[in-house]
Amino acid sequence: MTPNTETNDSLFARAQRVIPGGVNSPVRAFRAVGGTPRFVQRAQGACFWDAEGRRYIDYIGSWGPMILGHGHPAVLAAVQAAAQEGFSFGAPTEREIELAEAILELVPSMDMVRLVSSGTEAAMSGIRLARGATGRNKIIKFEGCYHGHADALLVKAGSGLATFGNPTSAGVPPEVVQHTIVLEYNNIEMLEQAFAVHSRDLACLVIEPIAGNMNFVRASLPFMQRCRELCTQHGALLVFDEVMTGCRVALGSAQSVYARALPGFEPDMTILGKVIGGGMPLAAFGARRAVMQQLAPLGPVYQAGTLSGNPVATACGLATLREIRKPGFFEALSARTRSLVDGLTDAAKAAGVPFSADCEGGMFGFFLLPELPQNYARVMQSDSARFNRLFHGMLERGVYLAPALYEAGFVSAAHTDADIAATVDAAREVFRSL
Ligand code: HOZ
Repeated sequence: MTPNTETNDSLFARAQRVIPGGVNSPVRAFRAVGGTPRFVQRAQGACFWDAEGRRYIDYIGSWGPMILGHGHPAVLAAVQAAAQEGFSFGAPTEREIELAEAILELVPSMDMVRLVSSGTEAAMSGIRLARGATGRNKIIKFEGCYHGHADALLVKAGSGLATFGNPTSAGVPPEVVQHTIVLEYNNIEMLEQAFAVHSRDLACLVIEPIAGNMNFVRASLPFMQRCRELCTQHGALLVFDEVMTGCRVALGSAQSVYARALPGFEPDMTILGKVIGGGMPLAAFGARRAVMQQLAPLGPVYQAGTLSGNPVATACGLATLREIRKPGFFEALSARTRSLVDGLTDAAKAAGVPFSADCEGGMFGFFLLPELPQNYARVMQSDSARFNRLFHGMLERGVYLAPALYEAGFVSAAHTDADIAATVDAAREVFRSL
């Protein structure tokens, strides 16, 4: 390890001189919670160490990809071997086929998949394909769901169903979001009205089935069933954004969780990222063959990328998928995550702090609210000042939670019982002081 004379504060000051806000992705700047971001020097297993040598139990795991923990030996070996053979070719490799085959086996609602480099790229390209394949323009999305930062997806709800959403970012002209309709998550009545109004203009409905960008909010079964029925009835594609949930909440992703309760259920298109790349820049979108054949070079919908299917990233993704397919992997991961959530719930209860929490597979969320919220407006009623005290109290005790109350948490296979117990002990102390 390189000796470091810098502190988190000095690195943050230096970073802010050359990188906007000192970070390359806004939530890392700790703006929501205040204080100085921790600059990571190295990570191993369930932990990382900051520039000052302090160790943290890591519950963001690079925001999801690190399902095996950091530095898993089989993944490291695969990445090292691939790097020896070459970093990038801009020409096809056998490993891309192997990864596509592995993904399709795990998520059989897709017949074909295209590999790209980020979740944003996958969602943007998937929506273009949905529009191209249906010959329609309008898309439905839900408030609180995030599908990357493509212009047409940076939208907040407009004033009514017949009106259009407003851009949530400067630099997005209103015309660019004129075809994006934003509805309330889990609101069946609003959904039915939107389909009645826009019907044959709708190319797709895009949804995070478990919304990890409002911490952890599940689409209810009746709501999901209605999404499926209405898409089928009106000829729109049901697009599952499983960048966060893909191979993370279950081996078969969130769609397999819904299919358990709704037999035969499947989306028309799936967007994947994070776990399938094991921590390398890799994402994918896929659908049934007839839809995917609309994509260039077979069809008229254009999409391309110099680093798409990158040989080192595909090696990392393949090695990761190989590990998570081992018998018992998800049972153990789910049990570990459940024990964390139960421990945190007990700790909050003992301290009399309003608290609700949920988890699936290796993904969890909690709210300083007495019951689990069903939509974004309710999530935003969480006590943010209290959350910030909780976040910093845990950080001081060596537990790194997501630095914003609307972000999900992630447990890896490397988290031990001792890590969970230490986290719950820290939470007991912090909850008492909230
Ligand atoms: N998109 C992530 C939040 N949901 C943040 C990614 C990052 O900062 O690494």
